[in-house]
Amino acid sequence: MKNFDSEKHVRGESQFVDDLPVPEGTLYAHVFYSRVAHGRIVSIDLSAANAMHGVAAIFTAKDIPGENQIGGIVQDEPLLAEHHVHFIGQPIAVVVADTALNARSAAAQITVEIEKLPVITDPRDAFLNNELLVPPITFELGNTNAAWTQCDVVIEGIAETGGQEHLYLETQGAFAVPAEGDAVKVVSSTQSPTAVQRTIAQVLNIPMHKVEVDVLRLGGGFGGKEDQATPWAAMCALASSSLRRPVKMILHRQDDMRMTGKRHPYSSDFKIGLKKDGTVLAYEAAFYQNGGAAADLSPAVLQRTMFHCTNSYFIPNVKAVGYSCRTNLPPNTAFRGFGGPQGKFVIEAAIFKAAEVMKMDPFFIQKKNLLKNGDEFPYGQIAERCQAVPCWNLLEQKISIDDVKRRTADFNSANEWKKKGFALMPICFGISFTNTMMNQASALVHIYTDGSVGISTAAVEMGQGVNMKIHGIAQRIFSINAERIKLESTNTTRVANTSPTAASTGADLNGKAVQLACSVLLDRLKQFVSEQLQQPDSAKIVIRDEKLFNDGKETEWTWPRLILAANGARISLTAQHFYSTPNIHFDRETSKGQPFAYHVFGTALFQVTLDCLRGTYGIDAVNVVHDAGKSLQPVIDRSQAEGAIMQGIGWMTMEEIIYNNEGRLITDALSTYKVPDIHFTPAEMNVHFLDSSENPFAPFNSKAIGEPPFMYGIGVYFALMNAVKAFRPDVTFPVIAPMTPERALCLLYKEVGTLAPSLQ
Ligand code: MTE
Ligand code: LUZ
Ligand code: MOS
Repeated sequence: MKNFDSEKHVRGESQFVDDLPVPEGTLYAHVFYSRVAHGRIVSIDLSAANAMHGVAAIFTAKDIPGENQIGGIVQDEPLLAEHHVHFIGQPIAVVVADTALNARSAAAQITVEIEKLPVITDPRDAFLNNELLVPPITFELGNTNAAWTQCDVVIEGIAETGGQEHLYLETQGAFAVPAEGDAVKVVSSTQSPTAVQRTIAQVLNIPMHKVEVDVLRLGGGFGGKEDQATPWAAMCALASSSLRRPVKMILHRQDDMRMTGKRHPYSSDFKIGLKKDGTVLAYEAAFYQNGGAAADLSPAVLQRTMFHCTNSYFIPNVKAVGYSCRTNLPPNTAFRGFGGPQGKFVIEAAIFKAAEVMKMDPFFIQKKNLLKNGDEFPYGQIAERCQAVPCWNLLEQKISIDDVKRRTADFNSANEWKKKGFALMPICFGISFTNTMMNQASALVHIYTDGSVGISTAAVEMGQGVNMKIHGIAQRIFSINAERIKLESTNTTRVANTSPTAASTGADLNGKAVQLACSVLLDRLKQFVSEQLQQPDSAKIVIRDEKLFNDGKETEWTWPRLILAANGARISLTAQHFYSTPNIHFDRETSKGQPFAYHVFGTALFQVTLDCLRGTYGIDAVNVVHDAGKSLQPVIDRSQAEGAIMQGIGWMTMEEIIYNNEGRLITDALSTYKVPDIHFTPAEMNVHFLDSSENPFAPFNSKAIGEPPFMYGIGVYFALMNAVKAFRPDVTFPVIAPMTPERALCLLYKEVGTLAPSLQ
């Protein structure tokens, strides 16, 4: 298999927003943003900026003809700040000039007077100040209060995880061109073309049919462009429709890092109760989510934290409460896993701490409590086609955990300054948008008279290979040469009312719609040929490798002849089809229902070596058994798994987002924000696909893969913790991620107890 994008990517020929040839007269926009994290805008002085060379116009809140509003779930976020600013990086004005450099220089001349207000950066501080973005969410199963008395051991603790920068290679950007009348055409680097279209219509006060949004591909999104690609597109559209000129904006990396939200940091309390034999009877958790200054997707992210708060374990008594806390940071947003990783980290921390107290191996407790068919999730769904145990067992068949344990202990007793650690990490991730309404997609398929095929869907290609997967589905149904099929750009005029390409559902939902549309066309064509060949049963007509067979016998007909003849007979060569996931529902009042079409499972084993003099470490091996279904494109699925694991490892180890007390991002460049590089990749990474799953909810029994493997990365944290413990066996440690080398060094030598200030 060869990804049709690979060659263009390698040669630098693939087009991203900044590569599109721009018409003469194109203007360039630059955002002027707040340098204060919380305050009241007293005055804005644009005069010096307006006088700068090349400046065409400067837009502020009062220049917005429609609504100054970009909030999705909650309408609480202005496009441009008007009276107040709530985070450093919040857009206040858009400067438009003849060159990007002139726009930037002019923006530097803008002055604003801001009366400062108190700044909150910590979610628990926000909670104590009653600063919640939405009311708390509760998930409950069984009765924890009654269960504690039946437990032999009850352990309480705190677990914290940090933020994460998306670091898509292509920064945020957009390009708007005025169309006839007051219409506008926008090219945007967005995962959600419809959200961009809807917001622009609202900001410009025009109907959605006057806004066309087109997306060719993204240089990565990872959730960072599910919601937060919209403002830049809206700013370009605003300037373009006002000035009647094309307007482009590409964010500089540092501006992008400062202005956009990231993965939500969480601080959480847990309480876990077990029987002596390791059975978990009860679990309670309180999640304090650092939402940032506006809701963005935080409520949905928090909800997914709750959905995944018991990971792949069955726990009969659960109570989880989630608080989405408003702080003076850029609004945090979707990021691969969408709150799931944060929820899973806490239950893993609880099991780790319980194992410590009970002097058991954490993997013993993990294995003992794995979810099985018929078990109930805290949200009422019953586990079906559950692969938690098969994945774990297959991994154990491949690698004996007892062996690993023995070899690790041997190494540790033989080495004073180097310690090894290992940990297992099972996962269970629900597939479907948890907002049921979003689980829909459609496809538009044209067959042209030369036999070539053009496919439009709602799916956005962002490097995850969704186009390749959809291409494969169409090729499989038509049985024609690969070169005949082309995936078109994602365009709101061709496919309307789309959900974002997110929640790992891109290939599932759009693939199903394409499968249905192609099947309609195929049936239509077979019907036509069967009439031509006087074959009463059109099912006896088969296309194989572009040749037509009638009842098993090859005919004179080929794909090109068929298409030409069908067109001659005035048969429609276009089909549109819609798909919506059947049988899913969720009641937000009771937090019960059947929100997911299915779950994805798997287990990973991490082995690490820690340098106890330096605090540095390396990953010796990652071994995974992942429930991939019948993969549509095994090479793509493997790269998705490996990439996601690496991104998860980065979140747990070296990627550290730091804001100071004034709400200023300290880690706003790649000199201060470290991501894994090739030297940090595990010496060994084996991802084995369990392909025995039946899955009617995705094309050809495949399974979604975009996000789930990210959560394996959590295993590296506990593997490192075990290595630390091998050096200091008698100390207990706070569970705070990421485990940067600095933190590892502190744990190795310092008095521990460095919790967030609010917890001390
Ligand atoms: N892979 C690449 N290369 N680039 C990306 O931006 N995004 C991830 C994942 N894999 C991403 C990626 C996220 S967050 C999601 S939700 C899925 O891809 C979305 O695509 P899918 O639904 O087609 O799997
Ligand atoms: N986006 C969303 C998501 O809007 N709803 C979801 O449930 C979701 N899940 C994962 C990633 N993005
Ligand atoms: Mo992915 S976080 O659903 O874009």
